[in-house]
Amino acid sequence: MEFTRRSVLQLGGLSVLTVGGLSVPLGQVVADSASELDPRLLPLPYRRQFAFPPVFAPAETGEDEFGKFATYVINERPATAQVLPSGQLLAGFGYAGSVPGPTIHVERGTRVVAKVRNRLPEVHPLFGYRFQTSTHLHGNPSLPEYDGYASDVTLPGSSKVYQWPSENTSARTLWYHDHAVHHTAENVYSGLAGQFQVHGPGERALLPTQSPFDVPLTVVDVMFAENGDLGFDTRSESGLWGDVILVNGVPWPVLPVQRRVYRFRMLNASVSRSYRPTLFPAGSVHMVALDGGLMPRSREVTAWRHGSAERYEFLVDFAQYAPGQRVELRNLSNDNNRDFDNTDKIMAFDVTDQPVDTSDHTWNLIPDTLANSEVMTLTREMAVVRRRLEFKRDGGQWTINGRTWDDVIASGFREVVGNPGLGDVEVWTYQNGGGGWFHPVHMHLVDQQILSRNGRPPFDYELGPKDVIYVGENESVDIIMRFGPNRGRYMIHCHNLVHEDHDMMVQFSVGLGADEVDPHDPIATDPAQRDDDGDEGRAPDARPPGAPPRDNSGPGSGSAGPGSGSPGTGSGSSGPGSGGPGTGPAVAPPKKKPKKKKKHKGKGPKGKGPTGKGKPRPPRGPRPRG
Ligand SMILES: [Cu+2]
Repeated sequence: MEFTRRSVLQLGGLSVLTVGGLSVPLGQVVADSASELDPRLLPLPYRRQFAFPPVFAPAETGEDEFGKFATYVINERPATAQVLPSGQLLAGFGYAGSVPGPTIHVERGTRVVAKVRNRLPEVHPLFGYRFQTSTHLHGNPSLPEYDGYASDVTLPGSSKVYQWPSENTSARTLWYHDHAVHHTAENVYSGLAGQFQVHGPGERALLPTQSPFDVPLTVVDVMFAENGDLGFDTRSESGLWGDVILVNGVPWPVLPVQRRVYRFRMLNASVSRSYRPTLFPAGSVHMVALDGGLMPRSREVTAWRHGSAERYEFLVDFAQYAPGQRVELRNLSNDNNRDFDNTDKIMAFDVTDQPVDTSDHTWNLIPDTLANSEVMTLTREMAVVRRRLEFKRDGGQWTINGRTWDDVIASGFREVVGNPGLGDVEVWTYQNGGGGWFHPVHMHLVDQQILSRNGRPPFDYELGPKDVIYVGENESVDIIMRFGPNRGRYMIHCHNLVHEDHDMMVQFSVGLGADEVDPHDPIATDPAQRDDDGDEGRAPDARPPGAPPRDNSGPGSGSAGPGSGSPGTGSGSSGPGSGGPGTGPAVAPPKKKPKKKKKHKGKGPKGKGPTGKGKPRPPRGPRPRG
């Protein structure tokens, strides 16, 4: 099946409104659907069972002189999901062939080494561009060369080994998703996104961490082309507003629940849409954790504004409901979205009379005090610099202070919007002057605290560590953060992925002098390599780049397989409602092969080898070097 760019742009049922290069948004418009597919063939809410995404089994886990590690082989490959009631399969592309990607569970302090292999077609079959990828672990302070830098791409047939240490990452819900230059929207929309949960003793004492009471909710909206394929209409590059809401790949699912406390980790992985979730019948949830992990204290809220890439973790106590009752998670929406007949719903819970295991101390626990974090102790007086970023549409381009990622490319990746020193505390103001848009702004590397919105205190539910800041129309938001633990260049961008791609993304540098050679060049330091290791691939070397080869007979070397230490491992498909499309057995680790002594480095797509090749280097840690 072949799509031209033009036919793709015409897919939306409302495409007539985009004719003429309309650049002024229409605000909130309610219509039947965005899909071109016959409406009678579209799914309806609450007809399908909830599905837990599969759990990603590591290729290897263990401990060496650098600490605990887990390696993964993440094959990016074609995937299908059954969304339409007709049974027609939706063709997408996912990590390990799953949409959304399998959930990765890691205990804090574990060093994750992930080989991401691009096993995708050379050209995206629906959208027609070279299908290159770059993988970002959103919420982790990875070194620049492992941060999914947009222009650090992996071509089909190549792989890149990402070093994702977690010693500086408190327990939180991260997500791994694609970040490839100018095509992040299509890549994520096609399915390249999954949750990545870092666990720790603090959260375990306070919150459910076991399936099925700790529930990942990855929420996206999609639209359908006339033939039942994915539709993709960005309305003159303003945003994608689908009419079908998927939770973990299932349209408006229903989850049977016991009468106890559940923890939900809601990730908005939508290209553009923001939500305003609320319970129906009216009730409240207890917000406990945000992008950067636990809040200092929980907050009872009835609704919250939830933009792309934001993570909100909340508790719901279903003991307050009678068996047989249905409780819906609805969507009140926000300004500057486009809503359709069923986008006011997300999913539902059916309260059961199944007995509750009260020996689990979290069954009725709604903690008040949670955990403080360094970023939440920062105060305005500690800031040494103030900066201001203006987010604006300018001549059809989305810009930050008038600049775009193309400007960064044209500068040889040198241009920055700010250059804080390592360890500096700064206050930045994000300004959205209006025009009918909201911008969820993501600063890489650091957790942030919101100080104020338009001079007023942040919303209750925002009183915790964040890495995506919702900047609504005509809003000015002050945030504070401490720059570290790494030096180098990092992206900052709008997480409306259509804005990001066209081209609302710039970068800042941390701890680098203007003419200093960057020891962690995000593109040249450790680029992707050609990968001819067959379909399943070979596990990466767990040892840090440049470390001497491992003595395989040494103590503490890894034990392979699932079930080794990660909470929830192997249990992902055991919850109620499992077995729907998108679920399956835990993803099997690739077959182990004898380790090659020498790392497979050679002619990569960029033709450059890693720096420091052959020289032992200390493990990648929190301390800057150079
Ligand atoms: Cu934006």
